[in-house]
Amino acid sequence: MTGLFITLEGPEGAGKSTNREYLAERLRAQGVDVVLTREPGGTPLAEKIRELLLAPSDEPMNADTELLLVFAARAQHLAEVIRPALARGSVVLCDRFTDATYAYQGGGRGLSHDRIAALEAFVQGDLRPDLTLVFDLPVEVGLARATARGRLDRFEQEGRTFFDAVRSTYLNRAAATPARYRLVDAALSLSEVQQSLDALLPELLELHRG
Ligand code: Z5A
Repeated sequence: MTGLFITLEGPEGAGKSTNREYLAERLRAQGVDVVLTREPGGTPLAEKIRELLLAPSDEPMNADTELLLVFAARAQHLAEVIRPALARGSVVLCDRFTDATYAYQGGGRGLSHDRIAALEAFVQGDLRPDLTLVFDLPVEVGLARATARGRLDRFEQEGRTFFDAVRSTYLNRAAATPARYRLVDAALSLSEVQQSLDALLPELLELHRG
């Protein structure tokens, strides 16, 4: 068995948190050791950085500060959780990773691709996800789901233009490197989304077996 790094991506309300549990259960049922984690966060220190990133604040956060905080959390997460789990041969299922940085700080905030790529190389070296599931849905559907849940975090308070840019960045990245991405139609009912995850399982198990 080889370590396998799978990331779940997509705009707000796409169902990543709901479905990462489902996917983890399905993989564990096949005897796979799964490490379920998320970004920003995944370690106590990185979760503190997450709180800084998500809490609405009277002091606007500078976009470069936001970018550096995201990568600071990632460096800790990689060192403490992701790299050790991959070295043990586990499947790491991570709710968001660097594609989210390209989508939110790049697409949403307008920071340059090159600046993000430089930090990606510095923090990750050659490490990239083996497979990325993009849960895609119309912006208004995702925002309606997030709003129905209650209090909005700092990102969820952004406007429509921001979320349109986030979604199109994900779709452009998936189209540019189709081998690494699988699109999941997240606007379908939960049971239909889970059927499409079931359909991906054989491929995931095959990749894990090397
Ligand atoms: N961020 C960043 O800017 N840069 C980075 O590099 C990284 C992150 C890594 C926190 O992420 C924020 O960090 C994020 C980007 C930024 N922006 N925000 N906000 P997060 O992943 O914790 O936050 P999130 O994307 O907002 O999560 P979310 O809104 O919880 O979305 P989700 O996990 O995809 O959805 P969910 O919680 O599973 O489902 C949402 C609701 O919809 C819930 O009530 C479900 O029961 C319901 N749901 C789910 N699926 C369905 C279907 N199929 N039908 C109907 N209802 C459904």
